[in-house]
Amino acid sequence: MILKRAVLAALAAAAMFAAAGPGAAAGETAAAASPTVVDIRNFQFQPATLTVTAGTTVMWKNDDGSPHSVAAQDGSFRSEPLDTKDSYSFTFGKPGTYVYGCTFHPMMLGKIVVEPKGGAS
Ligand SMILES: [Cu+2]
Repeated sequence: MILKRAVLAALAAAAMFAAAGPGAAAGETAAAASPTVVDIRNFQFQPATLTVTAGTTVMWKNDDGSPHSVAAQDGSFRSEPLDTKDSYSFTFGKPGTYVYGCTFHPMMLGKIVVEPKGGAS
């Protein structure tokens, strides 16, 4: 009887440690998450305007139930049709403002603002 209680107490302590560890780590990961992913959801690019520095790779991820695409108005990048959970990445080497849309839904528009490396001088 006494031995059984001791085992239960040890198990409870182990469970508390296990709960504290991964919880703290997950919090750090969320805070450090880089905003270079554009989520495609509810027929919108989120965020609609994303500012990055030159050399950054932006990844679009289709989290919507319908196919979408990503196509720059100046033709500098263009994805294949993206089905649900598909993604497309493009690395922005040149500073500038890139307006893009979805070829299937002309009302879907987004913008990537690429700033020079090293900041303004
Ligand atoms: Cu679309």
